[in-house]
Amino acid sequence: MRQFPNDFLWGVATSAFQIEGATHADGRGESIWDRFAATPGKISDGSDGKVACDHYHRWREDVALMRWLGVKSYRFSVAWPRVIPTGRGAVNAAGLDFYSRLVDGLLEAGIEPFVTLYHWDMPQVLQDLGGWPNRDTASAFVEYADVMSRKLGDRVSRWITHNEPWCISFLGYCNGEHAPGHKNWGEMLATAHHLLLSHGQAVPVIRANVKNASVGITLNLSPAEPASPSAEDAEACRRHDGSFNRWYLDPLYGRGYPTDVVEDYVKDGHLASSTLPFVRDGDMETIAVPTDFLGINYYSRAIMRSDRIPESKNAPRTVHPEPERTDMDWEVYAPALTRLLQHLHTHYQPGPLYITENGCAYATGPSEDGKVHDEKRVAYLRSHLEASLEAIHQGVPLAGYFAWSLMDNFEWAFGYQKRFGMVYVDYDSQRRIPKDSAHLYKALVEKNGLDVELAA
Ligand code: GBH
Repeated sequence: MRQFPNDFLWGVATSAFQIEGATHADGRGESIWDRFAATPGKISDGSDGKVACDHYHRWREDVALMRWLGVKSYRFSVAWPRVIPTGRGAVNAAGLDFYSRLVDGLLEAGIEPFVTLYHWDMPQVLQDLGGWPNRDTASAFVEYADVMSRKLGDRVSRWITHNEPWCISFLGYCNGEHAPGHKNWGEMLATAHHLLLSHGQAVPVIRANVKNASVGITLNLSPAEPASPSAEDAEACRRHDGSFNRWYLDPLYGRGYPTDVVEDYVKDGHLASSTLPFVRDGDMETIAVPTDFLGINYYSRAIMRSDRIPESKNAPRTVHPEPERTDMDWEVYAPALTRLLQHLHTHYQPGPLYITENGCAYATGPSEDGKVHDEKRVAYLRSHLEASLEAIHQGVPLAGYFAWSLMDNFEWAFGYQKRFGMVYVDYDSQRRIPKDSAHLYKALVEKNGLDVELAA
């Protein structure tokens, strides 16, 4: 039986900055990603988000594409600077109305909106006041969550507070690859805390404004597996899992920050002592607020090999040295998804799980027949849906799957060179062409199962 549960939520995902464009339209304020993209050297192809997929103007066409795909749900994010251009205070009605119209259009098409509040595009004004390392930003986020859930709460029941706190904290404030491009361990740890805190504070606010609210958070989880059976590689896995996964999961599920990682950070000089300076009384209880689901973004596993200890380099590799890799250089490895889902379910009991992103970058464009034959994405999609179904068979309450992404879009520091879409975007004409993977997805969704052939 290769069928999914009857109520399985098939969807596609995008985020505001990556698709909308129209960065100056209708009173939108500046975001940290506008500023970052305008800084020479930050985006590898020198591009920016000014036009992107022009979704702000073409959203009706994009909703029609989703209707054609047959998806039941659409996960999109709201651009905070469209709604509250200066981060706090005055609400921009024109920006708010855009999302209200989009929601109406989705509902008319029979597609359930799944809203992410924060997918990285913070109002620049808030960054000028210190950004996420400043605790006040958490309060500003809660006000914004209140505005959005009041406006859309009569029509939208599903809400995600934050997308990938690890990326926001680490890439934004520690290695500087993402906006605002800072490199500071202290800022990173404070950011992670204030993101989690603002999540905990926003959940009851959203619930109060929304009928039948279903509220959660999305984490990017990276299961660590050792390159060899050596003790050193096992230690590298512990550290990776600790800083990447447990630092977020443990506080959300009431366990506090993992003490082994706190000790690592003290030893490495990233923390002055094991008392975390940004944690106030009651914070950990706030963060551990019960939620309705956990969203997971899965792309690949991380194979850990200790680079410090020579013995480890000589230990025999237990993993394939030359796996299939996507254009991001990420290994294609679906079995780790099943293991991850199983582990989350048994270890944290988060309730229903949704895969809120899964996908791959391949540059495949139109061939002579005018079609886009992205057979590697077709294979990726199939193998990861197999892995998802396997988890369901093992008893994991996986309730939905959102392919990343509906269409090619602005891939952050890589600009438009990496294409994650099931729909091809010609950035000169803004023409959308469903790739073979989109045709496959349409068939899978219709069948609610995996026994589907792709017509040639
Ligand atoms: C997501 O982030 C974002 O939410 C989305 O906006 C973005 O477009 C999409 O993914 C594609 O990048 O250990 O081999 O998995 C992805 C975050 C964090 C995923 C780092 C890969 C490390 C490589 N990524 N992670 S691997």
